[in-house]
Amino acid sequence: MRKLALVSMVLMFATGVASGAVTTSTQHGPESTSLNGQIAVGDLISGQIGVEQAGDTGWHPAVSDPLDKLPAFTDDAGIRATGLTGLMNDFPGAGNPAKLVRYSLSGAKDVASIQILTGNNGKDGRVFSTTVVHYSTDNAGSFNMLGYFQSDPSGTINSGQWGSTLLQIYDDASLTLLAGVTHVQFDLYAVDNTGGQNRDPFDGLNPFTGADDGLSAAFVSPLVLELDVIEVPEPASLLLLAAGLFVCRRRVA
Ligand SMILES: [Ca+2]
Ligand SMILES: [Ca+2]
Ligand SMILES: [Ca+2]
Repeated sequence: MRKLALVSMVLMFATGVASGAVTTSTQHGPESTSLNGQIAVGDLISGQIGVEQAGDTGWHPAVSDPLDKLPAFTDDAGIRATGLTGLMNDFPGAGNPAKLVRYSLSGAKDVASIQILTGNNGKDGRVFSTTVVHYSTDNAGSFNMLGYFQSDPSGTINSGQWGSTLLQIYDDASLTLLAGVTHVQFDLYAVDNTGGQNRDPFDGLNPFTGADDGLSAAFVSPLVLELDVIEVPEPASLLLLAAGLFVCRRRVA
């Protein structure tokens, strides 16, 4: 029965019957490179140079190599030898994103998941991420907010145990997170106050969560190593996957 349940679940995803809630999961790795194997290669924004939006505060002054800037967000690779990859500017001001970057999906695409990889060799608060994701289904005519996503709860301290963080955003009951998406925008915020402690970017009430985390606004920004927008697999691939699972389950049965 279990294998049948598994196959029917995959088929249900394929036909889009289920509808659930936007969900996230966070993984940490001990080194800045530990989660490189999970970077999506050839995803919907691979190789694209994002378009910075009004309010963008540029880059940390330490970043000089152009390949550590916008190209690094979508190069399907992790931290570069410079150790300064994707390092956004500090002090964006309470409540303001450090960077706002928009990508076109070249048509209307069904998105399965979004991934945000952050990390650094210094293994401090810059490993965390806080992002508001917006999307458009009408060729950037209007944008909707998918959500506000903190990689970790406010108050979480990285005292050197983590070098990287992968935040995955998906729907817990469907393979389709968002249907018919033409553009995705990431508003990327500061995460820390130099103490290695994850904080929200607000003084007082956080308008996205409706809560006050009791901590002054973060002003230290993360190194954003990769942004992935992953397409829903074609139904044919899902049927193959279902068939593969069925065979696997038969073998172990
Ligand atoms: Ca990628
Ligand atoms: Ca706060
Ligand atoms: Ca990258």
